[in-house]
Amino acid sequence: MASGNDGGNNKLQLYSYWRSSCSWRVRIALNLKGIDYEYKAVNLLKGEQNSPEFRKLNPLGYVPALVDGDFILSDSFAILMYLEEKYPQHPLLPSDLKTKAINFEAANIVSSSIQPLQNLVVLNYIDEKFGPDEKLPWVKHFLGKGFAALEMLLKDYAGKYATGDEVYLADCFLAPQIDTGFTRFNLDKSEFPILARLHEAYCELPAFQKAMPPNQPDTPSS
Ligand SMILES: N[C@@H](CCC(=O)N[C@@H](CS)C(=O)NCC(=O)O)C(=O)O
Repeated sequence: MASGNDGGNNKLQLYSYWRSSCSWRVRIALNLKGIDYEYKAVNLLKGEQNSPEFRKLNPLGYVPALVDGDFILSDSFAILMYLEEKYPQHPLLPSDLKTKAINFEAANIVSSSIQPLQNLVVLNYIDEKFGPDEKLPWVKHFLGKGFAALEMLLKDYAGKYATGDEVYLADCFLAPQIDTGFTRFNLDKSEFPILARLHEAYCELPAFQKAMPPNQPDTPSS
């Protein structure tokens, strides 16, 4: 396993929350690349993401944040690109131009057009303005729209994984999003057969299993 440092003692630190799908993407990439890291828990339900200390790492008040020595980086996409350049083992990007572009497209559908609409801060706002019963229909509407788009996109590219028979960037974004959609927000798997198949394939992979919410240091015991 790579040490996640430059020979000094700056082991990478990942600020994460067990159930955060954005943190989960980074945990998958770190595991795929075999990078050891220190897990720094940020309890989103207690509002720790809004503490002045954490806002120094990410002024938006979102996890994940990665600390590499005196370098701080937030936003999972930027973090994955940084890891990709710094730790080339297990490449997250294929060399084929079009396959690489599709990886960016699928990852960005998740990170720009699905996850932001289910974010805690958004659901809390809906709860406050429109009541708790409005949260689930809201999430299901936007997840369904995004999942339908992913199904259409991936039908021409998916193999065992999103863009063929190797795991790449798109898979790091899709695995947490699909799992969240099916298990937390109860989307109907039968409507999304490709995503359902990918979900099963991801659950078989140790790097993905280790990154799953039940297996984190801050996972609640009950
Ligand atoms: N684009 C950012 C989004 C980060 C984000 O939305 N993180 C969520 C958890 S998945 C969060 O920290 N939410 C806290 C909140 O809503 O208060 C990324 O990909 O890292």
